[in-house]
Amino acid sequence: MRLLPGDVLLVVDVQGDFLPGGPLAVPDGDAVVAPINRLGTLFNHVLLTQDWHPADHVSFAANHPGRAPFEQIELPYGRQVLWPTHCVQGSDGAGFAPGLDLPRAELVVRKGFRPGVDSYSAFTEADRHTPTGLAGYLRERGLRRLFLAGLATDFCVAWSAMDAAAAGFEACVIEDASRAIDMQGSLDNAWRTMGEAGVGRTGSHALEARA
Ligand code: VGL
Ligand code: ZN
Repeated sequence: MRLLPGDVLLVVDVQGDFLPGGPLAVPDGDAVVAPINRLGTLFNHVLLTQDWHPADHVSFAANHPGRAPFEQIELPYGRQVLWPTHCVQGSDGAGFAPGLDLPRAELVVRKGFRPGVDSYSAFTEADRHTPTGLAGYLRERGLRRLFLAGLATDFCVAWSAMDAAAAGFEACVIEDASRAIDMQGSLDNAWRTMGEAGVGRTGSHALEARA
């Protein structure tokens, strides 16, 4: 796949709390930093998302007495996985991963900052209608094709890619520059639903070879 001048690298949630040793560690999550740094030099447009929750966020198990992390509850907008407390606004763990080096980054989209709504997707919050503004940014700037990388493949990367496709953008996930949480078949499920939605799948070496 040959990269075009208007292609976007969307780097999803590469933050301390998702790295090994963090409260919501994605296995091998730190392995995404090196390929993402390399990819960041190939794209004219680099955008990042940052999971950014208030301490009283509805997705934290700690805010639901008697509930444990990874249980699911029903909320007005649907089912919600309860997570360990992570990416609290302004905390060290909400910062980008040590070593992430993306000097071309032109936008950071923060998401999940409404106390009562989670947001896996870079485009639309978990209530499925509150927009983050990213689609407007891309459209206004004439950017149409997105390559996604980061954490986690089966949650924030997948939801972002699905919403990108639904909003009429081309979306392709860079597999080796992403890592998954993979709970209860969530990774297989994510690849299947992304495939059905027309989301592509590539590798960083294929992009580097054709850049
Ligand atoms: C994520 C769970 C909760 C992610 C964020 O970045 O995939 N997963 N918050
Ligand atoms: Zn989160």
